[in-house]
Amino acid sequence: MRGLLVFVGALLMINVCNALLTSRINRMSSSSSNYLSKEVLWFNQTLDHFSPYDHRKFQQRYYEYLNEFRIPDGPIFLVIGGESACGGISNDYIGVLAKKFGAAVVTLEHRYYGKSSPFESLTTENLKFLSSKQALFDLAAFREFYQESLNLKLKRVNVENPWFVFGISYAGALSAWFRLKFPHLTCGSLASSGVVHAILNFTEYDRQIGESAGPECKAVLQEVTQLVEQRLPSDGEALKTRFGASALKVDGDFMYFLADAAAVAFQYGDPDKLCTPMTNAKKAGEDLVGAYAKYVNEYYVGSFGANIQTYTQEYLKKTTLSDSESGDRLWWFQVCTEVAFFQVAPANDSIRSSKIDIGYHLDLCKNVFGEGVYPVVDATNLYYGGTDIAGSQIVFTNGSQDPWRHASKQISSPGMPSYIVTCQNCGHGSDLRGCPQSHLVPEGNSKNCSSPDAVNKVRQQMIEQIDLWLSQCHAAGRSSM
Ligand SMILES: *[C@@H]1O[C@H](CO)[C@@H](O)[C@H](O)[C@H]1NC(C)=O
Ligand SMILES: *[C@@H]1O[C@H](CO)[C@@H](O)[C@H](O)[C@H]1NC(C)=O
Ligand SMILES: *[C@@H]1O[C@H](CO)[C@@H](O)[C@H](O)[C@H]1NC(C)=O
Ligand SMILES: *[C@@H]1O[C@H](CO)[C@@H](O)[C@H](O)[C@H]1NC(C)=O
Ligand SMILES: CC(=O)N[C@H]1CO[C@H](CO)[C@@H](O)[C@@H]1O
Repeated sequence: MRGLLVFVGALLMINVCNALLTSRINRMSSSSSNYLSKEVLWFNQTLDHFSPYDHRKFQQRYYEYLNEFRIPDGPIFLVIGGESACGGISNDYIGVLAKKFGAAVVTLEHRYYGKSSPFESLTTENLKFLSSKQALFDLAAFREFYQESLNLKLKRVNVENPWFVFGISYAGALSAWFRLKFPHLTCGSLASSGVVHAILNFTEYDRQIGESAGPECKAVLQEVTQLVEQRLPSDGEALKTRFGASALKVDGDFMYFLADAAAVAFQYGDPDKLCTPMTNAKKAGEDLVGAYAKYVNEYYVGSFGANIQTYTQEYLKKTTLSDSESGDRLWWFQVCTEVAFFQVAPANDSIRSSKIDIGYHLDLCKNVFGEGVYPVVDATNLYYGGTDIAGSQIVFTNGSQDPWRHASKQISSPGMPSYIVTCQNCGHGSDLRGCPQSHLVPEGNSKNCSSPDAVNKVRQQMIEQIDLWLSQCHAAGRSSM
């Protein structure tokens, strides 16, 4: 996602339920050890939770994993689906936590994404029920339904298991907001890299990339941007062809693509893939644009799986429903209406081109969705509280190198501890995903993090909080009504 996912994109990992704010990824996750369950189940969901007159329903996809469940009173972990299709329950660190706590794990696909679209055609008019507010209500309704169906299966009535919600990135924000808005429905929440603060002018994103890169790599990346900007007017076609990006006719889209390509290296815990070849090329006096094109082609497009087409507005305008291709349009709609997170160039010391500004983003919103579509970030922050969220029993975690952490809650407050996972390749969701964060590492193994101890220490703190809050919930009689 050009953004939150670096991109506004949304489909970072198709079939992994969570784009991690970076759509634009084609890759399908294949190995079955990457999933705890892929068996599809369906729930009849209410289309509009806020209308007393509209009683339409749609089918929402979900998954359950009961192998570790301590029958009958183990906890239920609700892993929230984010801005992409959800092909199953990812086998990240949640799998380890399920075993530790004897928990059942359930995952609900986010409305509109994947197979959970209420409409065949994704026109702007049909997207009007796509919002975080509706999504939270979906989770609440689903939570009630699932508890009841579990009770039915176990032949009992009026029993409540202790629930705990989890999410990464946008789904991390939903996880915190779910506890905020429905505190009676969950004992607590983990918001991993949870972007709870909507920001129109998200300059800190680029600034963090500079910080994560370090002075030497940052200077090289800035030089690449300058060289590209100089050559674009006279030599644009040839330049774009070198990056395999001749489809990007609009220069702003091309510059955005180049900026995202660098950002993902830090966001997803693979900084050396970018900085090592770039600083080497600089030392050897080689052509930096050529070195960057090689990185973009081999890493960003090749192994990371970015889809260049997703940077064109024609692509984002497509209203035909497609499991794997609609995610970018859907996430951009959420960006253009609720949360923005426009990853614009800061006024000084920017890595990305200064052409990537607020105007660029607002034009995109207007061109893709029509006149009047505008992100109401102040209203979003008023509704949820932003970093002043008045929640309780929420753990916030962030990765030290992740540019998204500036949209999260980085300072602890009573009932809401915030932990930072600090290491050279700790990025978006590294507490649950290990390192790097982009291709799924089974069980979120932290072995390849530059400091596994740093990750393990935060995990230990997380476990202590979950344990405490689940037992308090239990003691309060919730699970034995
Ligand atoms: C969901 O709705 C459909 C169509 O109305 C119905 O056939 C089906 O039985 C419902 N499923 C559940 C689980 O209620
Ligand atoms: C965006 O933020 C930057 C840095 O905080 C500031 O210099 C700039 O004026 C802001 N732009 C707008 C349009 O608010
Ligand atoms: C850029 O601007 C920020 C905020 O105004 C300032 O703190 C910083 O020193 C400036 N950096 C450079 C390199 O000029
Ligand atoms: C760690 O990196 C090595 C070398 O790249 C790789 O073979 C191994 O599978 C990785 N381990 C994990 C847990 O990701
Ligand atoms: C919990 C924690 O360590 N938070 C830190 C995250 O990063 C910001 C900015 O660097 C610090 O101010 C916080 O203390």
